[in-house]
Amino acid sequence: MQTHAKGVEAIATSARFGVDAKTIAALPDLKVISSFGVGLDTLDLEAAKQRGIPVGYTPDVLNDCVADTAFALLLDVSRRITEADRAVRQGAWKKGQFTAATRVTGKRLGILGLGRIGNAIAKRASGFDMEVRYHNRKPAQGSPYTYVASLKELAQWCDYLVIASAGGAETKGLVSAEILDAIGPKGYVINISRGTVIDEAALVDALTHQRIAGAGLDVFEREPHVPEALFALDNVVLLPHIASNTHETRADMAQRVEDNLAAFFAGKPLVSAAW
Ligand code: 8YV
Repeated sequence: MQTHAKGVEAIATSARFGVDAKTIAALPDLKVISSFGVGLDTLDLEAAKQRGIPVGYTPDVLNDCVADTAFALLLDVSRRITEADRAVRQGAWKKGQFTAATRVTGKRLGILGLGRIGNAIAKRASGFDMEVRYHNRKPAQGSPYTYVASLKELAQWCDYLVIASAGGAETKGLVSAEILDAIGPKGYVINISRGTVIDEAALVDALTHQRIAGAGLDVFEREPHVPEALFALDNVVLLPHIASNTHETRADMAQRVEDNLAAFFAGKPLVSAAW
């Protein structure tokens, strides 16, 4: 990098790779960063801010696909869809009955992180006649959903805890062993935000010993590493961080990365700025 550092004015990156303080410091001519993704946990915003470097990202355009994935996971793990698919492929249909699944309609949905994506998830829940409550650091202004000040209380109340909060230091390990136990043996966890929000070791333990009913996971603590203990469990659905990965949404995200850069070089404010 040292050889080419001078003259680099812009970085296009992604939420997966981010940009750290060391990289920013190594690029003396850097003027703008444009990231593909809504997550900011891998971007050192403070280091960028200190140099006055604007950081673009791609919120909003992925809300629907990420919310769809949350519901796909919720339906899948409850109705045992991929488990049944595996069984059919293995010839089990001819051999006998399948274990009954869990009804989704009319259940209680707890959302951790009622932001743009959380609201899109809540909207989908109304189609399933679900009651929605949420936990944020503060109540969301004007929200029609009931705010629960304690995450533990929300976990005790809900049938599904869907994690839609931001990642990073502030939410690390928020869904602890205690919260998982509050969800209890009939409750499910769905995570489409960041693996770091859950204590992954505690989650593996809770799933292994059926202290929660199941989980639908698109994200993990150390991607692409997925704890091997989960591979043998039928009460968990595992996805490789694909919530935003549709042709349409990825095209919109790529366009926003370009638009943010174009706006900057035209001397205008970024279309969506992280700070
Ligand atoms: C992408 C994401 O998979 O937007 C995010 O923060 O995690 C996902 O949409 C990621 O940006 C690709 O690097």
